[in-house]
Amino acid sequence: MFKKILIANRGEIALRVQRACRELGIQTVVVYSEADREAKYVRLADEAVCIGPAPSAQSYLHMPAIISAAEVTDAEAIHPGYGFLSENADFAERVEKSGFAFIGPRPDSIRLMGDKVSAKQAMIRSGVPCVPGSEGELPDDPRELTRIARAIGYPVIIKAAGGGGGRGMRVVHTEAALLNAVAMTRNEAGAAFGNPAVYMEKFLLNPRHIEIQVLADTFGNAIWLGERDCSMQRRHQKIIEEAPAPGIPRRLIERIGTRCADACKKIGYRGAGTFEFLYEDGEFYFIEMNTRVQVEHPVTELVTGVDIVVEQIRIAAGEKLQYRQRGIQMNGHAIECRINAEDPYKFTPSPGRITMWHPPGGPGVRVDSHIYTNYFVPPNYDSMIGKVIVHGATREQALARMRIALSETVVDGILTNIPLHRELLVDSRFVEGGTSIHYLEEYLAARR
Ligand code: MV4
Repeated sequence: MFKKILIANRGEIALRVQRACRELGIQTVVVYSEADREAKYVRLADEAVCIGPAPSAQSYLHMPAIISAAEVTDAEAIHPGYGFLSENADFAERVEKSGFAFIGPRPDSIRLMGDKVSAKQAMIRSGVPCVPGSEGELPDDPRELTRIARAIGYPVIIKAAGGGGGRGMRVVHTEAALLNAVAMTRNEAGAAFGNPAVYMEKFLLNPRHIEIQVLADTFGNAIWLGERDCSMQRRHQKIIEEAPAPGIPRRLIERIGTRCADACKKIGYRGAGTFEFLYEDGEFYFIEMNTRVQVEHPVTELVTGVDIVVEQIRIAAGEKLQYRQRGIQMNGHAIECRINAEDPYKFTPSPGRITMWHPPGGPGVRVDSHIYTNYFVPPNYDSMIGKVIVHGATREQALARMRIALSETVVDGILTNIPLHRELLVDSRFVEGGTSIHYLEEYLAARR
């Protein structure tokens, strides 16, 4: 096992990774920007290295500074967390070329999945069902484009190969709009991602966002850890996630989960990963794979009992998976509410000093947060300041525990989205379960 790991991230995930390291007896090095000097995880770490000023481009995204910090502290491995450099194949490669272990997939797997066209082709070859669409990248010939769209049937969606997570997409409802939409998406993709390649899919009107968590070791073993329903989102920012997904037949999920684990074996995947699917009318359609630990990993941890971050570290250290598929069971129900420093109605960021913090507690309540009373939420980064995650024997019990937990939670001095969560937790459609990816935006439009 590693003796020392460098954590190349900030906020709650920097603390989460540190806790996993402690449990494994590993020393921790954190890197921090000038805006994070006062952060709790900086104080708690064995060593801390300032890597630059507040803007991420000069700190958390600055590869030479991070690799130098690992060199001067004699760290053996680098955990990238989520966001920042976590899905940057060039970073993973530089980490490995500099002699450190990258706690994540091999650089070529990150690259394969980072290009959404090659990811989809790999999934088709591996037997994972995908949204019907173009075979690979779209050609330039207008007649060919028209033919492809007709074969798929309108509405279609044009997506950038270099996009993902909702960036670089355009829905097309009619043939009249097709060629212009392809040209526009290509141009934007070229400018935004340095890759003008685009592909086409059937546009699903009212799907749910269901994802499958996987873990794979370097000995050819791969398992799936159930699903998460992440449909409750606004502008591609998830706000509530849960496991299991309400109302989806187990046999369907088991079939898709097995396909995901098999795909990991086929592509030689290493570490933790997430297969994202759209689910509509009883069918799953793969859209993207995330090659990092995700914000919402705790809901899976609560229902399976597997510590995903500990497993990531063990796998990177060359250990075999501690679990077999037969040993993975989903117990009860877990729900996560992301707490954001933002106006709960206008969604404008609300950084500043937290004058009072009372976290919730009690049976089945977990809080993953780096904040404390008197902590200053910097304006430079993502607005998420923590997560409240609850577990219950049933979805009803988990919902009740979340309502109680949020009623106890106090964050003073800044605005948070807790009032929005409290509304949603008593909303009849959400309580019923199974709302689509459009539900939150429709709910907010109706509320205004
Ligand atoms: C789609 C889709 C409908 N049909 N693809 C948005 C994020 C990116 N991961 C893929 N996205 C979508 N792809 C087809 N063929 C609808 C979305 C989508 C969405 C997906 C997941 C979660 C939230 C979403 C919100 C709007 C659109």
